Amino acid sequence: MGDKGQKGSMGRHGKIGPIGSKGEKGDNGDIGPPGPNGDPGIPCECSQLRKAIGEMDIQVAQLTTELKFIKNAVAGVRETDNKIYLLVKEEKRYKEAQLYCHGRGGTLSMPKDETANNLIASYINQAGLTRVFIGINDLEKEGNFVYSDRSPMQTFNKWRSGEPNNAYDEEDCVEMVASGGWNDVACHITMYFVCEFDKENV
Ligand code: GN1
Ligand code: CA
Ligand code: CA
Repeated sequence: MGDKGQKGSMGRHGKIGPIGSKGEKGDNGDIGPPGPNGDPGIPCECSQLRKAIGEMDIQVAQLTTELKFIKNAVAGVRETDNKIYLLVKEEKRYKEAQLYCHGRGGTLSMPKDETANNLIASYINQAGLTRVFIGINDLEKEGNFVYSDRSPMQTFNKWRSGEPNNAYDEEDCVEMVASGGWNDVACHITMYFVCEFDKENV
């Protein structure tokens, strides 16, 4: 066996390694220089504006009142805080009158206190009328009066003395006369009538 040979020459470059992982995010840059000044504003005449707004508020309130008056004059209605009353100058029997009111989202008027009763009475008088149908009847059970929405009668009533008398055994509907008093009358007679509407539904 001969002597060990000489060290061989350096081998070739190895293969390129894999791509390294992403580095950390760098720091924020420096703050930029300030922008240019804006355009000058419109000078505020605040006290004058406030005065003008105050005057407009008053005008709006006045217009609202006037509009309400005109609306009621044109429509010919009367109102309380929560109801609107409409006198219908068309002669109808009780049931047709109730259908008319119902078809417009209301009922024949159901006066349940002095205020409502007085309002309807003054409405009739101003129209020069002597009687109108109101929404009270004892059609289902003689002597058992209910309102036109079929709810039972409350304690308030304005029966004229001697009424209801169910005269001729045929009086199941109710009229209001000019004094504001109530009288039971036959349902088949025809007369003008007053409808009422809840303001919530109008
Ligand atoms: C009326 O027709 P007469 O006078 O009997 C009224 C009745 C009242 C009565 C009171 C259609 O009857 O409802 O109870 O007066 N009938 C009509 O006196 O108005
Ligand atoms: Ca009756
Ligand atoms: Ca009667």
